[in-house]
Amino acid sequence: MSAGLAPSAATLPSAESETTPALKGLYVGGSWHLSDGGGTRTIHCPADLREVTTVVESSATDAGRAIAAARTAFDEGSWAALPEKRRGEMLLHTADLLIRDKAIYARAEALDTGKRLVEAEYDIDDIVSCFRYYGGIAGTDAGRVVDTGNPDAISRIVYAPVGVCSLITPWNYPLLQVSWKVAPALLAGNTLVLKPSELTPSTAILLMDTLTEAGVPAGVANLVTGSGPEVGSVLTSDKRVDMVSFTGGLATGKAIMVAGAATVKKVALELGGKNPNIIFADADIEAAIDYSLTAVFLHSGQVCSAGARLIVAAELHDRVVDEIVSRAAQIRLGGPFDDNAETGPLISAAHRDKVHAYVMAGAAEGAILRTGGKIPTEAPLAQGFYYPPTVLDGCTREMSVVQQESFGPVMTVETFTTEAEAITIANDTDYGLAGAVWTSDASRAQRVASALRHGTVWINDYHPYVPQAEWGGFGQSGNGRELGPTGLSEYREIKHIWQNTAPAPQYWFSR
Ligand code: TXE
Repeated sequence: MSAGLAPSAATLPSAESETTPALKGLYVGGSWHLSDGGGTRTIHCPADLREVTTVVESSATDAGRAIAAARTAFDEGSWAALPEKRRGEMLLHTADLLIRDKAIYARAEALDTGKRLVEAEYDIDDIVSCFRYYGGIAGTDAGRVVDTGNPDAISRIVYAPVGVCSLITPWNYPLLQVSWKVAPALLAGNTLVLKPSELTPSTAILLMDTLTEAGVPAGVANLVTGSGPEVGSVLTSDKRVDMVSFTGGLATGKAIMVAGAATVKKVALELGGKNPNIIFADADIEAAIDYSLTAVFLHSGQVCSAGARLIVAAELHDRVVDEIVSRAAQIRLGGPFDDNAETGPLISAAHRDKVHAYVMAGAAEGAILRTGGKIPTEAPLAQGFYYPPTVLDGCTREMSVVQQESFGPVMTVETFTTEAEAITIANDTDYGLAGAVWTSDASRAQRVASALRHGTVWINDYHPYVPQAEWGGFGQSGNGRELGPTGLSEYREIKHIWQNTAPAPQYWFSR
């Protein structure tokens, strides 16, 4: 890329420009830098609070410099001018490198999040699939030719990259969320500044070196670590940024929309959900019970599509809920490298306290605590941020614990008697990300799936997704879609080019 992107003491005063600092986190213009403010942050594993690493804590000034590098790389033009196929090859190369380095990535992800190593390994496989999907569709859609009905006019719809993209991601699936944004953003020819969660930056740091090794030029992909209020707010308000793609909490998403409004940025948001899991009386009960546990307790509920609202036919209530309660109570908690563990800790003490407060609020509102609901006080779980699988029975739609996302291992139970009532309950949410319906009646399955106001609906299943299929939510779960062809469209401007091949005077106005 342009020589102007090479960092220098003039453009990056406190940078160690020619060498890679051992301390990473700020990747600007193709090299690692220390923060302008000299900040650092130590990352701890939430399973046992062991020290994982220390990274650069970027400042608002650093964020501005990363935006400048992305802006220069975009405006210089050669990245967007590459054939899309060439950018796709770099994504495919990235996928190969991720496979090569899978053990390193998985371990880093497991330590930052506290999740089981095996789950981190599954995540890396999914990340590879995402890069392969977008690498694979490169060059398959060049727009379209419009039939104008005029043989002297050529009318084409073509795509252009949006420009400089700020990509802001959360801590639950750190690199997976990154891949859903970085792969399509790069394929479309954008440049970017990535800001991972300040709690889980390690794999995003690794990714910068991987992208560089895969051939992504300096300045195209930049990284800033650091907090939302300090760094994120610059990334969402700076005039030089054209688009913000954010995954995270509802309140932050609303603030980002406001921040982007002043310069009319394109804003794509995935803000979580409060997702219904409906079991009809004619369902395969054993399968429904089993999947209901995974739906809500996978990764200790820190999943935006977690099936946190069990909505079960009244006649099945006792059988289904008794078994769920009994099995939930036996789920084994433990750290990333504990072979007996079935799920891990929550991400932080603050998050665990928030989850517990939701549970207490539910109980105060009349929900019946059937299992869980107590922060572990004995070693070894007391050393981490663990919270037990929790079931709140006898819930109603009005309760805060039913309406608000706890993002923890908390299932609420509601009952219904008719299909219409099940649909009404499931749609009674400000969110609309995902949901499931369990039934052996194929026409009911389709009817209910069509009626649900949620972005993904599973029938007799929970949680699977593929990168070919769009992901995103109705209502306050956000706007825009990730994955699939639409996930690429989000990073494209659509342009109409009209050419008159035989220009001649029109004499619309008299001579
Ligand atoms: O998320 P935040 P938090 C939900 C879940 C959770 C709640 C809060 O309900 O309990 O959000 O979690 C960056 N400008 N989800 O507080 O703050 C921040 O640094 C720009 C759902 O951890 O939204 C991080 O990189 N950026 C979810 C990212 O936003 C800002 C996944 C997410 O953090 C910012 C995680 C600002 N002003 C939580 N403030 C999902 N949809 O999957 C923070 N950030």
